[in-house]
Amino acid sequence: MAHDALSSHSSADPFTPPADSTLWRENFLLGAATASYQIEGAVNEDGRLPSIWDTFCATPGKVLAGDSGEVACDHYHRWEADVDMLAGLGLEGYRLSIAWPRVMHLDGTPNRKGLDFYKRLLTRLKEKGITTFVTLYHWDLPQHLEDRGGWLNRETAYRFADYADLMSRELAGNVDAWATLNEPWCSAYLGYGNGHHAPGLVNARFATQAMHHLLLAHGLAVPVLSANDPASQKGIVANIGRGTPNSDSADDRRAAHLFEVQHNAWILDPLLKGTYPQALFELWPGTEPLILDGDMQTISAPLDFLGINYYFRTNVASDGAHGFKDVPLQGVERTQMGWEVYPDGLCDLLISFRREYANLPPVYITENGMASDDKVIDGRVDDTQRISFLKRHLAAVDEAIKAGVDIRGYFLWSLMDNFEWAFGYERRFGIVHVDYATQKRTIKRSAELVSRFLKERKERNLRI
Ligand code: IFM
Repeated sequence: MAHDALSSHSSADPFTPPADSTLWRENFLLGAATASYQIEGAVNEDGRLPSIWDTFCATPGKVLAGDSGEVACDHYHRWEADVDMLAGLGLEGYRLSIAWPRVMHLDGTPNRKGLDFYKRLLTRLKEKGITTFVTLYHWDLPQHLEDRGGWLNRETAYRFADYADLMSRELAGNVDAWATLNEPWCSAYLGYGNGHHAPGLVNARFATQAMHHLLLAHGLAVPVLSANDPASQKGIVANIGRGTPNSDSADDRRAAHLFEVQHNAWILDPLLKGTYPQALFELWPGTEPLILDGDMQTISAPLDFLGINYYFRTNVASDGAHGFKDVPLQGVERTQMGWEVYPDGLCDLLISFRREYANLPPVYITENGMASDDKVIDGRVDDTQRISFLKRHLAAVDEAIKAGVDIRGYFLWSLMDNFEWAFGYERRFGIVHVDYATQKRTIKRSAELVSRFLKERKERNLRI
């Protein structure tokens, strides 16, 4: 089914799912997500160490307008009000990340002040009855580890397991689900392959080796999390990309296949099959990472859940050599990021993963959302495109569930506007608007409608 603007706008309500949608089920978790460096600020407080993103932001030309996470949404100081806002909206889940440089000193001993921040935050979330998904690594690697090679150094994977050990011993009981990594594709490829993200290195061989160490870090952490916090769920979050061929030619179809190998199978095959896809090394010849005995078993240990982040599709053609090139489609709907709005991609990929991976664990959509140039006018933000975007993507999730994919929840990206990495503060992904000069939060229309749906769902399910 096409989840395009026309077909999904037959109903007058701009957001509420139709009565037969599986999203009315009370056990389908609906929440919002954020990440430490994007919202916390307070980068020099309570002994927090520098991260690779502090360094990257301080490097001229790396981040739009020279922005940084130094203040961000000042969530480190405003967390109580932010939790009240989240709970007030009736959101049932909150996905946050921990800043590794905040919770461990240089010598690996715990930084109590940083740990206390997360303890207070998670305790309050629990008191409010909010399900907590905690990501251990959402890209803010301590700079001192990068100085020793970062994810190119196998040692970083062992340091990550130590960090996972500390966090799960300290926070056990207050975390419903642990995700080891957020989007290893971005850490490996954007960080070490094309240099768009910290630490800004540009080398395909680095990207594959960094990916291997990231996945190894994940694999080493999972049993540690299980031992320290057996009641919680353990998983990982992958961003996935839909690649469609520009024409029906065999070359373009192969290009689209390679695009999806590079975006999806590069991560999902090692996790779920215990091997890297060989086609990756046809795309990037000679980039096979150094793999030690036992690594692939460590990486492919069973998961309780797989987090999926989805945003857009890419139309691709053969580049005439081994690979693919983007061929942007004209006349399609796009967001402030320039990303094409393509809900079918989410449904198609979820169904294809179910087919491809016999052991696909239960899935949470851990991020989905869009950026728009939202303005507060007379105290209101009418983010019409986002409302329609969310409705159509939730319809795609419903369709995948009906096709048999075990999807347990959906987190909007993001709870509030925040630091959008190399794009700084210009791109606004929140369902809550943030005025960075005053730190005033304004609930956008999208948040009001999500909230209204959640309240209606709760009442309806109570009546049943
Ligand atoms: O803001 C990011 C987030 O940190 C990771 N996933 C994609 C989002 C939008 O680009």
